[in-house]
Amino acid sequence: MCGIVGAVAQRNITPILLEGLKRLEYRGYDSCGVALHVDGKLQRSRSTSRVTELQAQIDQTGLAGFTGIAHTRWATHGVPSSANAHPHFSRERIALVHNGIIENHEELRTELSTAGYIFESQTDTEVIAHLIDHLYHGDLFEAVQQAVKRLSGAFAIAVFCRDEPHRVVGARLGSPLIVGVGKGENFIASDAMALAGTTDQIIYLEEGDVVDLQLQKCWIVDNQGKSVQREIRTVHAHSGAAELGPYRHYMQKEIFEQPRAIADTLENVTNIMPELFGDKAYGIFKEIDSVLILACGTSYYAGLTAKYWIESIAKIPVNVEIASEYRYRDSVPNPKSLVVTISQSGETADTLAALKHARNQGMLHTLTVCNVATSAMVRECELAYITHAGVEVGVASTKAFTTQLAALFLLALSLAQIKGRLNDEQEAGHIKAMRHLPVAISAVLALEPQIIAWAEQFAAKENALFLGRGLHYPIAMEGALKLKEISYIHAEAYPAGELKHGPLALVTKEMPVVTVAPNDTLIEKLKSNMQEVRARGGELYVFADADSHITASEGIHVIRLPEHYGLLSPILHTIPLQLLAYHTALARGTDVDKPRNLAKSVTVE
Ligand code: HGA
Repeated sequence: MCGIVGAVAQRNITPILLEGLKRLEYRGYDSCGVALHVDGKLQRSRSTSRVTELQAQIDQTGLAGFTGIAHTRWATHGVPSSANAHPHFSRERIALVHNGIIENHEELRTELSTAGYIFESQTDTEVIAHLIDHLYHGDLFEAVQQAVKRLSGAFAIAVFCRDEPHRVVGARLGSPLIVGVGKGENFIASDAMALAGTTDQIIYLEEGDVVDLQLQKCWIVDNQGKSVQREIRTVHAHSGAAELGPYRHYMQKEIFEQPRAIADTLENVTNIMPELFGDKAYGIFKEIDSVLILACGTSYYAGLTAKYWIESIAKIPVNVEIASEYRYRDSVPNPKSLVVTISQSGETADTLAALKHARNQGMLHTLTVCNVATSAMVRECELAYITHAGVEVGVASTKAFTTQLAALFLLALSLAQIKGRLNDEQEAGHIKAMRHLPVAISAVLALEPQIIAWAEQFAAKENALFLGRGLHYPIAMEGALKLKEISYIHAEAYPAGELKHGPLALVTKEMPVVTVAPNDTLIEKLKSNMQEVRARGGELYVFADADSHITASEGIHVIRLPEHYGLLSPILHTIPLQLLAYHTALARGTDVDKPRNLAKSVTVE
């Protein structure tokens, strides 16, 4: 999604801005731009192509300056076009970049048009530039503080003014923004990663903060206009980029990294103990009587899997809510509930808002499962489990999902232990199975050639059904989502027992039905559901555990996984579904790592 970088320095900052944009590229974007203060004027360069194209444009024009801002845009209001790309200007005096959505933009647009402002874009963002200009009387910091009071919605902004050449002002509400502190120079960005290699001295701005950046000064006021000191932390942010190595796409690389990612995520787990989630976990786990999981997309499916685990192992009731729904829904808060958020980036706007909503309702015990230790989510939750998937570049999540599952399984075991439902023998058995997971995943990855053969058949289809039961129903949902996201084939998942209540009407010879068939207690039921599909001429593609006694026959294609892997089986069954989606997309020639219309970290509502 959108990314911001800005700087005020005594050297040419163009390379820093472009490098920052490149580091944010992995989030996904449709256009990009840079604006600089050049000889008393604002100058900009924008592109609807990649950052390298923007760089080529800038190399040609020689755009350079000491003060400026840059942006990667993922359109929410207005098509991806040069005119809609940020930075936006107002009256050649104010330059501004913005992440988020301004909800009262129509009202402000009318008001500012009446005041004589001419709009050049369809974005909600442009109103902020004009509003700041309208309120500007020689002090940009003052004007921004006044302007943000008029905005509703979510924003992180960076602004500079033609008439104040050594100043960049930033503000945030609902979208992340950080300051990078340098020597005689200061930076601003939506993510510390953008400044890796420039400075590791980072201030995380808080909700409502407005910051005044000058060469020797970094001044912050809170939402009351009161001057505040925010801690400067040393942050070793990883680069957003990663080497592709022998792989064709990041998604393929990330699928094959899963044995390493899971091993790293579970590295410090020698026995089950609540402290794995933080120092205060013991007391909190003792106190809570239920769990509320908040997440979006793939992380939501990890949450659904966790519900099965926690309820069956720890016997604690679990609710799983889609964050974007929960945040606006009238729900019944339980202060004794543990609120668990799941997010790869830790910056997912809907999940952060849902967390805030839960807290406002008096649910104060919060835990996050997150892949980025420096993220807003980790900072805002009492407890955390950091997955060590490593940087995930492919928009369609793979290793982040399976490492989330590993962390959530540990949560289920830790809760079970606290509630006296895990004896030593069970604990030892689970730890052994977790330790063996990387080897078991490698065995499943070796099925790739068989999956490629199926993918060639899938590439010609426009619809697919995915079936699973119990613990593997969320895995079927994740498989359907993967296929949709990157191959653009319409795919839906159903709990297999639900087929006869509707979706069976869709089954014909043309409808491939992917079946997740672990050898668990529901296998016989699942076999009957498969027969219902066959009886209607549906073609079954079954991922079956070796010991499930499902054999190939007419209309039933089977790929065998290793023997049933007990409660951790969902992790193994995820792998072939990822490979199926990947190879189907490859056969259809889509942009696997950057599927259309999607972005990596979803930092807008
Ligand atoms: N609403 C703005 C910014 C969008 C954004 O933050 N995307 O991640 C626009 O559409 O330009």
